[in-house]
Amino acid sequence: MAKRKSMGDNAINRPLDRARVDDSGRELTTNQGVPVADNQNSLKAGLRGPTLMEDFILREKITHFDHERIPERVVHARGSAAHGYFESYEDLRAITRAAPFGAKGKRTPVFVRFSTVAGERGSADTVRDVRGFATKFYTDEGNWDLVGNNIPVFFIQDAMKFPDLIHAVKPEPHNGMPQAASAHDTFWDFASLSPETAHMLLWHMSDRAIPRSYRMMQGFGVHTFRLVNAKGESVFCKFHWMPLAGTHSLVWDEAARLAGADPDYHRRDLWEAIDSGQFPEYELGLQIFSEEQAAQFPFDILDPTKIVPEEMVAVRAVGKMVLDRNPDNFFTETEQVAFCAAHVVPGIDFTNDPLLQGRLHSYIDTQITRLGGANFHEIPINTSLAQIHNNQRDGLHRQQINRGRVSYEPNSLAGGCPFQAGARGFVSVPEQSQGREVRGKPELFADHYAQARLFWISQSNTEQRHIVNAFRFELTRVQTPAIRERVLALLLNVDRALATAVAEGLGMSLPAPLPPATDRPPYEYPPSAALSLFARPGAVGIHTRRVALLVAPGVDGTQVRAMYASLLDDGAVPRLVGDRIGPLAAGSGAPLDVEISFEAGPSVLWDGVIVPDSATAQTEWHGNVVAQEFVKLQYRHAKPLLALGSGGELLRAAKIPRKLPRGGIADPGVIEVESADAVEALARFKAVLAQHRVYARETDPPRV
Ligand code: HDD
Repeated sequence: MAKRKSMGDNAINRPLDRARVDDSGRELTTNQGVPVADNQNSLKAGLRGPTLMEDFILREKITHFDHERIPERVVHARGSAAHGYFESYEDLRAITRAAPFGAKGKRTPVFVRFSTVAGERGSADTVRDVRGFATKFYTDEGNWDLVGNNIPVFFIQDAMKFPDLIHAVKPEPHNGMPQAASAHDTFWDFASLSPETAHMLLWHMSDRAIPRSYRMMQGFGVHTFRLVNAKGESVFCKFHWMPLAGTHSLVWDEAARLAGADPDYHRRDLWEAIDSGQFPEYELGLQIFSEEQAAQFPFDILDPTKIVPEEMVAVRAVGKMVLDRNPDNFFTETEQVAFCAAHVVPGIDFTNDPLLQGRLHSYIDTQITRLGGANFHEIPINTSLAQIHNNQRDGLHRQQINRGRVSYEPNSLAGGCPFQAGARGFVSVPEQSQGREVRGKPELFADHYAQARLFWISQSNTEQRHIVNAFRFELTRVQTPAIRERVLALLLNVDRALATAVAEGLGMSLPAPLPPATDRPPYEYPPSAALSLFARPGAVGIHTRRVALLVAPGVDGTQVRAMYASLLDDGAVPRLVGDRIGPLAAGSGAPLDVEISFEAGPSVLWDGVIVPDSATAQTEWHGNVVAQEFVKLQYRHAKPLLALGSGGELLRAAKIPRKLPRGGIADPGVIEVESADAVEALARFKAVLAQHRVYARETDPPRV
């Protein structure tokens, strides 16, 4: 792949330069800057004598090493991040005074961290889980953190339940299992006893929870926020990130295998895409609505288990985010970045969503433990581009050297500085708020099933099948029959066909439905096309798609080179895969260089496969079960296969079906042609690759 390396000229890179270290041409020193003469041997009393206490160089080195680790995030521990910028499409000052939207074309630097939720720091990327999508905007008026997920709703309605939710999904406390998985008793016990989870459970069991790439998933702010203009007028807003590469997912069998083949699958994908100049891009969409509109909705906008269907309020694209620079150092940037749902800037405000209100406390609180004190905002990746002036002082690891004798306000000795910004500063929306102190929820929060059903009926057949299979898998792992039964009872309130299909998969009969939490009949939403993953195919063709060309001695080298070059031209990532890496005698042209072995680059790492023509295909492929396994998995995971000339022998050896299971139609993703038709066939292959998968091929169990 062509290397177009960008340094991403973002404003945040300049302040970070102060912290960047370049060791080239430099002597090794201690942390005190003392040059180190010998970094191999400790100081001893005689060559065979004891090591001396005096060896400050040894002690400093070991001490620092001993303290290298910090606590991992209590949730979202596993993550990957990138720098970039947000560019506003328009001047939105009529709606919000938030700095990033102040002018058409205005750019604001960002740092984005994607994550899984449940797994520990070293867990695999492709597990079934919600993905975090946290964006730090370094605006002219301070940092704004949009700390979202790739799913627009949440499991629970009140922050009070968050520790319970997380305790239930994390590895069980007695044996520390399972890692990074919701498929265990405690999660489903909690979920089925908290029917407010119903909507999110449907999303969580859908392919949204196994994205193909961080570049190919949506992001959502989840809660209803407020946008406020300079006159103090406010509207409600839901934030959406929409990937230009479209929304695409893995299939479950593939995701599970990937966890072994490459636990860093999403991290690597993000890194390599940026490193090769294929910058991930997302549009920012706003759903804007008034208090009057909100009052008419059949749900409460303060309830984070509800979406605002796009049919009710359209999503308006207002800008684009481009991620164009990888971090220099994983720890100092990706690990030390501290997001906080309470970090907003003038022009953005909160609502009384009780989940959001709890979050406003939690994030700063957690950073104090994780990053060792109250000065974590001074860590370079967390510092705002806007200057900081206040009377907060001291604390562990303080960096700022505040001058003068004044650290209080009001003061006269420093001329009253720093002074209050007044209307220029952050002003909360003066929302009327009066009520009796009470622990409880509004009535509409009790409609737990209407939107779960909306999601279900908006899915394609393929997506519904995958959801049923996900429930079957997760509940098969659950050991306590009563919990499985309670989940079925919950699903019955969502959709009878769904509950029946899941029950069948578990060999269970249907229980009585869970009693609903309200007497009000659930609202009946019409299906929403926007809720299907297939609604967003994306517009980037086969950019970054990984294609394996399987090669063995005698392969048609000229053909291989032509295919390889054509894929590269379209921005794909072709690689030569064979039994062993290194030079390979081709049937025509110069020897080829096999780049990856079957062992190191197994089938799940590729979005499509090409088997070129080869003089030795007959003997080579019929005897090679590893290559057969490779194409079988490509087939099973609904990926395109292209065989040229005698390359078709491999498809025959692997017994790859040519027709779709239903309707006797030819599978558009299994392409076998004579070499003379290679150019036309490659074009067809690329078209299928751009559409991601041939799901119509799927059967349960798979045919191959
Ligand atoms: Fe949270 C991290 C997103 C509810 C408490 N959360 C965290 C991160 C993301 C989210 C993306 C990782 C940020 C990073 O990359 O560093 N969290 C969400 C969303 C929620 C949500 C979209 C619901 C709409 N979270 C939530 C609640 C609470 C927390 C209700 C607590 C009351 N979340 C935390 C935390 C974390 C965190 C404990 C762990 C590490 C961190 O904050 O920095 O404070």
